This record gives sequence, C-alpha cells and structure tokens, in this order.
Amino acid sequence: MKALILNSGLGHRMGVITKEHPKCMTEISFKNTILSRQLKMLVSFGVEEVVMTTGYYDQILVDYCDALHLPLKFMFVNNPEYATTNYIYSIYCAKELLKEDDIILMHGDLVFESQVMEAIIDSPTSCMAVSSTLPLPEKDFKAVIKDGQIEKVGIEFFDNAMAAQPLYKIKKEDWLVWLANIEKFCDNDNRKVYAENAFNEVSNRCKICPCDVKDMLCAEIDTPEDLEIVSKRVKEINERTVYMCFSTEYIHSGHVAIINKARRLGRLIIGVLSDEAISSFKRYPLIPFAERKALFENMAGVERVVEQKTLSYKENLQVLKPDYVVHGNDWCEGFQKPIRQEVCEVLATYGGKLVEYPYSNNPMYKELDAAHRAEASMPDVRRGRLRKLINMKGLVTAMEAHSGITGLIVENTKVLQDGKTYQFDAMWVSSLCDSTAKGKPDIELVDMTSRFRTIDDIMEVTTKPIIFDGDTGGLTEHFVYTVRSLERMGVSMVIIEDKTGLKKNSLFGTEVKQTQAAIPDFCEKIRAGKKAQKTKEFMICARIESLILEQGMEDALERAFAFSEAGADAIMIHSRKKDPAEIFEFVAKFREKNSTTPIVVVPTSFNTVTEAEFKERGVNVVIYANQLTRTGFPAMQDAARTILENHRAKECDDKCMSIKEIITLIPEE
Ligand code: SPV
Ligand code: MG
Repeated sequence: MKALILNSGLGHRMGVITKEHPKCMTEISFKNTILSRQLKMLVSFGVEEVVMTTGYYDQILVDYCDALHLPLKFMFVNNPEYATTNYIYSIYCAKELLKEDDIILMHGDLVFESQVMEAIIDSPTSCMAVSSTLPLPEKDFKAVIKDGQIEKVGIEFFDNAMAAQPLYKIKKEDWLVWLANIEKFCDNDNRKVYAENAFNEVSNRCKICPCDVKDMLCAEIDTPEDLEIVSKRVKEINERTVYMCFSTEYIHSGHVAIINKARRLGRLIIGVLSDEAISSFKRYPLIPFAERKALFENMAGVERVVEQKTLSYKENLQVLKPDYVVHGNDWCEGFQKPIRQEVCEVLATYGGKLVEYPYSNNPMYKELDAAHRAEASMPDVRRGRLRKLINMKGLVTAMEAHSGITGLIVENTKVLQDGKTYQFDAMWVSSLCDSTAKGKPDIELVDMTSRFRTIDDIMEVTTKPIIFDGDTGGLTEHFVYTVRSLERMGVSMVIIEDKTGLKKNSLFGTEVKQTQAAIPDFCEKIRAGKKAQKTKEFMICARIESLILEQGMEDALERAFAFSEAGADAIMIHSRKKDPAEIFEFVAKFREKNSTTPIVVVPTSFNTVTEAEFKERGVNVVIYANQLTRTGFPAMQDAARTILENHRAKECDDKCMSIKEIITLIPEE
C-alpha cells in the first residue's frame, strides 16, 4: 500500500505562517509538524512508500522530508503549475507512480488521530473519512451517501450528506477507475476542479464506502484559527494514556504487534503482573517479576511500567485513570470474563475506553507456550518452586494426586472468586491414595519403584511442585537413596513420619498397633537424608505422630524441636481429631520458639478450619490428602452397581462425563 500526500498548494489563507515553507510544515505540536505527524503515523501502520506532490517551496519540502530520517521511500512529483491548477493536476502529474497499488490518499493539511487512520486502513473496502456526528460544514467537503456508498463528494451537496474529509483508502481496482477519469479531465484541460469532480462521474464504478470517524479528530487546517483549535486537540490527544497488563515471561511478535497498536493510542503504561498474581492463575513464573518488568522497560514506546498485584485491574486503573485499556478479545470468554467486566465498570466511572484487538491464534505462539510449559516441568525448575511459593505466599495448598489424570485435575482446576483466581499450588502423592489406586493396603507394601512410577506419570503431564509421602522413610540406609532419587526426579519435598516397624495409616490412630521411632533414631534419619541431598532446594519434612498415638503435646513439641534441630526443613503435625484445638495448640507453642520452620498440616479430620485461619495461626502448607480418591471411587462403585441393576448402561449415562469433556481434560501437546 502506497500513501499519496498532496502538498503542492499555496496555503495562502494561513498568512505569514506559510511565508517561508509549505503549509504541511506548520508546527502542530511540540516537535511535530502536520506532515511529520502524518508520516510517523503512516510508518506506525506499516506503510513504506509515499508519493508526495510538491509545488510551492518544493525543495524546502524535499529537504525537510529527508531530514526526518523516517523509514519511508519518498517519490516526489512536482506540479509545475501549482499556482494555477488544483490538486487534480498534481495527481495527474504523479499518475505513473500510482497504478500498481492500493493507495491511502490524503491532503497535506489534514490532521487526524491514529484511530481514524486505523479505521481507514482496516476497512475491507475503499473508503473515505466521514462523520455522522459533526454538523455539515458550510464550505468544506460533504459526501452524499446512497445505499451505503459514496455517490458524490463536493462542497455544494447538503442532501443525504455527511461531513467528509479528504482521507481515503482506495483499492487499486477502484482507484484505476477514478484515476482514468482524472486523466480525462486533465487531458481536456479541466485542471482547476477538485479530483472529486472526476470521482463523482464514475462513482457507480468506483465503489467508495463511508468510514464514520464520528467526533474523532480529522480536520484540515486552512486558517490560523483552524491551527489553534486543532493544535489544542492534538495536545489533548498527546496526553492520553493507555494501559495494558502482561503476565508473559517472554515477548513474541504478537505481543509487539499489540503493543504497537496500543502506543498509537497514547502514552503507554504497562502493568506487569506480580509473581503472586501469576502463580494464582498459571504457575510460579520462571522469570521473576523484576526481570519481566525490565523486559518491558526496555521496549521502545513504553513510557512506564508498573506492578499489577492482582488479576483485577481495578486498583491500578483507579490510580492511573488511563484513557484506554487495551487487551486481546480472548478475555470475552473464559475465566477472564469477570475481570473484563470489572475493567469496563471501572472505565465507565471516569469515561475511559476499552479497546480490544483480535486475539492471534498463531500456532507459533501456542508452540512457544508449550515449550515454556515443558520447561516449567523440568526437574530443576520444578524442584525449587515449592520453597519459593512458601516464601512468597506464606501458605500454600497441596491436593492429592495418584495418577496422571488426577495430576491434571490438580494442575488445571481453577476457581474465580471475587476477581481472584484460586488453584492448588502443589500436589501430594499420598501413600494411602497411591496404595488404594493399586488395590493395596497403606502399609508400605507398594515398593518405591512403583511409587516412583506414579510420580513419573504425574510429572509427565503437569508442572506443579510435588510433595511425596515417604511413609517412615524405611531404613536410614535406604532413605538416603530415596532422597537422591526424589531429588533427581524433581520432587520438592518428602515427608517422613516418626514411626518404626510395620506402618499403618495414621487415621487408624491407636486402634491398630503402631510404634513411634525413638527421637535420636529419627534425628539420625533426617541428618542422613539432608547429608545425602545434592541440591539446596529439596526439602525433608519430619512428620510427628505423637498426637495420633496419644503421646501428648509435650512429646510432640519435644520431637518438633529435635527434628528441626537435626535439619528438617519443615514439620508436619498430624491429628485425627475433628476438633482442631490440639493442632492450634501445637502450632502456637512451636511458633513461640521457632518462627521460621514451615509447618505442614493435613486437615482430613479437622476439616472445618479455613486456609486463612491456618495461615493466621502460622501454618505454611495445607495438604488435602485424599479427597480425589474418596470422591472418585464411590462414583465408580455407583456406576458399576447401576449397570448391574439395569442390565444395560443407559441409566448410567447421566452420571458419566462426556467423551468431549474427557478430551478437554487431557491437553494435546
Ligand atoms: C496419606 O495421605 O497417605 C497420609 C496422610 O499419610 S494420612 O492418611 O492422614 O495419614
Ligand atoms: Mg501416608
């Protein structure tokens, strides 16, 4: 697409302003002339070639364009009869340069805002800028519109007309029709009329549609008064601000494209989501906030970068009050829909506008995302993420997973509540559920090789950190190998319980015979494990069974202090009472002397306590240890019974997930 800018005229109505240069070189804002503004805008829309007709002070104009150093190829065409002809003849002089492309045609004294240019360029048909809201001008162009097309353009038409400005996009096939008639006019020495006179004769074959720019700025400057009014509007436009928010950890061409569009609207402020906000709906970012911020700070055209602490834009919008918020239209549906709704509501309170651009479904971006997800699932990246999350959030939640599919459920289940997204931070590979899935009792019968296989299945399809239930840890001599294997796999934490001999599930309590390990022996196991590990991120958590085995609070606390002294990275306190009192008491008493070692709880029995209350009391990890198993298997029993009772599967159908739903649960790489 080529631009054709008509700059041959004298501009005598401007008085002294155009005494020494053509009208288009008149300053319209700080550092910009009418022309430099037009040219920079064309560049920002990707136009590379400009045909410019010259006349009055033509060499000054040519030198000026060169001095702008813009990435444009200029073709200057002088109209030697500029003083006695109209621009129809300037076009005639340039005709040979204008036969190969669609063109953007504009008068050199036209000032418009970028959204006008965007509307013109994006128009699927040939078009001319008109306004349905401005009053019809007495002496300027009006366009007569019939059946959605422009029939005539001139200053003399008032019926069925709209105010019009000489800014067009004209497709080659339409332009060739108009240009042929321009040639006919000029060949017949009819050179003092508007080029539009030639159009009016062929408008049935040269289809130009109105492009309604309403009250956006699109005005010609004919007089010093026009200059004053338009300069003021340009100043206002230049002060507009635009806000966009990003969670991305890398910038691809799609981001660059939307940023370029946004910066045309005004001074661009980028909000970068905090690590915490990203973790709430995606995963812990690989690239920390400070670096993601620097990524945008170093981008041309970005004026300011601020932190956005929540998924909700509200706080930042209320402070920054941007004129525009720019976003891809992908948030019209899905979990971002309420966030969008809130943005609209906040913008409405002060007259801001939401501008949405079509979301790019470029497969390359999907591949980039998949590669990034794969990186997040790598052992070295995954292993350290639990510690980071605990440090960042204070309290993290883990949900039980015992297979690839339950891992995917923990990975992908999200809930949007009060403008915030909630998801589990980590996965718990429970001995109870892993054994149950294999139809075995929870007595350390399922061997480590098999337990590792479960971890592998989960790891293959997820990215969240994993907490492994290591039962008693086995013999110390064996535990050191377990630690290294888990570490190598990318597991973040192993929890071992201070029991010895045949381990039974804690929820049996004292109903079955279970023996607690001696404090020195268990300390020795912890020490050996810590010594064996190779990375500093891996965590060994000591689980205290004193309350389960009714050994009293004192014993539990003595063990907790001894185990953390021995090097345990976290302490898990367990209870099978419904009443959380003994858990609360333990946490309070432990925290009196130790404020840093993370505390882990498994509230299967004391399940009335909320995460917020646990956090407030000093707990750092809440594990939902078995709920997927306990809900999944009854549903299966029910389905099996239903089919047996009915001797067919029809009655079971309503209880079943559709195949489509299953497919959406399992993403394809
Ligand atoms: C498990 O989930 O296997 C546990 C927690 O160890 S509990 O079942 O409560 O003992
Ligand atoms: Mg267990």
